[in-house]
Amino acid sequence: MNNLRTVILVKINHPDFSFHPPMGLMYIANSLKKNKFNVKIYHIASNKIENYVDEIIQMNPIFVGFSVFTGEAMRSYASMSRLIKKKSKIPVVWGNAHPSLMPRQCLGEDYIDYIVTGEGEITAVELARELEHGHGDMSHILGLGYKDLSGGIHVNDLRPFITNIDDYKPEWDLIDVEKYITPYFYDGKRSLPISTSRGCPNNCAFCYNKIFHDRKWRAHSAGYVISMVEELKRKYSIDSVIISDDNYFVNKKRAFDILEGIDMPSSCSTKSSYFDDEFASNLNKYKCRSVLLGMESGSEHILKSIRKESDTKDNINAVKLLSKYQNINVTGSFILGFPMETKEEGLETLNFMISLFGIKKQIRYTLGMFLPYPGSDLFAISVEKGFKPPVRTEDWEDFDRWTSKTGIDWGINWISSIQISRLRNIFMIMSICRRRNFIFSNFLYGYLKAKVACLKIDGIFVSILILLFSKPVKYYMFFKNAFMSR
Ligand code: B12
Ligand code: SF4
Repeated sequence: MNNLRTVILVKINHPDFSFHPPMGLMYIANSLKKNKFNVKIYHIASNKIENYVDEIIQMNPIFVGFSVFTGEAMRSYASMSRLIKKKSKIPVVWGNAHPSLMPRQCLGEDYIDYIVTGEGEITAVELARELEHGHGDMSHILGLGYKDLSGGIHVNDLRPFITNIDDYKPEWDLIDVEKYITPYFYDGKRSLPISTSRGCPNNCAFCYNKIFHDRKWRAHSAGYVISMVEELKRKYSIDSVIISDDNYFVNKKRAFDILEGIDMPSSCSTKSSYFDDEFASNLNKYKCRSVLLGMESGSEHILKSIRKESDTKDNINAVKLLSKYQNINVTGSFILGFPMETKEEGLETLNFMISLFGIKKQIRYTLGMFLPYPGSDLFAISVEKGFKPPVRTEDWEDFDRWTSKTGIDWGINWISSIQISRLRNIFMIMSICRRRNFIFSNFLYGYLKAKVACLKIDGIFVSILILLFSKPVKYYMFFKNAFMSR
C-alpha cells in the first residue's frame, strides 16, 4: 500500500442474490485507481453487515460509497450507513439508481452525506479529490448532491455521459471472482456476467432507463469486449458469459461481432421486434444459449399504453423462430398489475403465457408484479391512482417484486401481490415439468388453465408443489438452479 488514502465501495445483497459482480463499483474503482486512489470493494450479505463496520472505519477511508438500487437490502444499506456515521466522521456516499432517482429524499436522511446521480466514474474522483485536498466547495461537482453547513440540500446539475466508455475497465482483480462463477448452460460450467453497453434507446413507461440514461445507449467497442473476455478466460478459465446489458442488440453488427469473437456460449436479453430468420439463425450460429425476451403483457392495449415497441405478434414470431433451435433456452418476462390494467387484460397476459407453451414446449417465464419505480412515467400515474411512496428511504426495501411485500395500492383490485407470486411459482414449476417431460405437466397444464380462468390460485396447492419441487427455504436457489441448468 502506498501512502494514499483509500476509498471504500460497498454493495449489499440479500444472501441469495450475491452471485452477480458489483459491476458499477468495479468501474468506479478503475477510475479512482487511475487517479491514484487506493480502492477496496466489499460485497456483503445483508445479514453480515456488522462484521465489516469496524474494519472499514479502521481504514479511515476518504469516503464509503454504497451502490443502491430501489428495493432489496435498503434497510441494510441504511443500517450500515448509520453505524458508520455513529462511530466515525467518515463521509457516506450513496450512488446508483435509487439515489439518482430520489436524491432529495436520500439527502434528507441523517446517515447519507452525499449522493451521486448517473454514471459515477468521474464524479467519484472529483469528490474524493475535494474531500482529500479541497476546501469543501461541492457546488462545482456535476452529478453530486450534498448538504451545506446549515443542512440545506443541494443537487448539482447532471453530469454529461462519458464520451467513450472504453476508457474504463471493470476491476475484476478487486473482487473474489471465483465467488461469482456459476454453471449457466449445459455446455458452460464457468460463467461470468459481463456488461457491454449502458442504457437503452426505448421509452417503456415503467422503466428507469428514460430518466437515468436519457434514452442514450452507449457501448463498449466489440474489440474491447472481446479482449476483456479473452482476459477473463485466461485468468479465471471461464467458458461462457452472461451478458447483463439492458439492450444488447441495439447495434446488431457489434453484438454479433462480439459473439463471434468470444466464441463461447452466452446468454442475453433482446427484443422480439428484432427477430427474423437471419437474426434467430445468427443467435444459434454464434452460440447464444439463452435469450430473455421482455414481452411484458399479452394485451395489445397494455403493450401500447406502456409504449412497448414489440407487440404480441412479434412475441409469437420470436418464440416460433427460436423454437427451431433446441439449443436456445427462451425466457419470456411478463408483468402483472399495471395501474391501468383491467382483469380481462391481466387474464389475456396469463392466457398468452399459457399459449406460448404450445409453441415452445420448454419456454420459461419470469412473472413479476408491476412496481412504480421512481422516475418512470407510470410512477406519476400510480400516485394519481392512490400509490403512496415510502417517506423514509429505508422503507423502499418493501418495494420488491419477488418477495411481494408491497401491496398493490395503485387502483388494481382484481389481483394481489400474493396471487402474482403464486402464479409465478406455478409457471416456474410448469416449465420445469415440461422441460423434463413429466407426465404431471399435462395435469398441471390443465390446472393452470382452469385456475387462470377464475384467478383462484390455491395457496396450499402451490405450497405443496414447491415442497415437492424445491427446498422451500432456499427458494431462490431453486429458481436459479432450475433456470440455469438444463
Ligand atoms: C445485473 C442486475 C441485477 C443482478 C445483480 C445486482 C448486483 N448485485 O449488482 C440481480 C439479478 C441480483 C439484480 C437484482 C435486482 N435488481 Co437489478 N439489475 C441488474 C442490471 C441488469 C445490471 C447492473 C449492472 O451491472 N450495470 C452496469 C453498471 C456499469 O452500471 P450501474 O450499476 O448503473 O453503475 C453505474 C452508476 O449507477 C454509478 N454507481 C453505481 N453504484 C455507485 C456507487 C457509488 C458510490 C457511486 C459514486 C456511483 C455508483 O456508477 C456506475 C458506473 O457508471 C441492471 C440494469 C442495468 N443495466 O444497469 C438492473 C437494475 C439495476 N436492477 C433493478 C432492480 C429493481 C433490481 C431488484 C431490486 C429487483 C427486485 N427484487 O425487485 C433486485 C435487487 C437487487 C439488489 N438490491 O441487490 C433496477 C433498478 C431500478 C431502480 N430504480 O433502482 C435495474 C436498473 C433494472 C431496471 N431496468 O429496472 N439485478
Ligand atoms: S426495452 Fe427494456 S431496458 Fe429498454 S426502456 Fe424498455 S424495459 Fe427499459
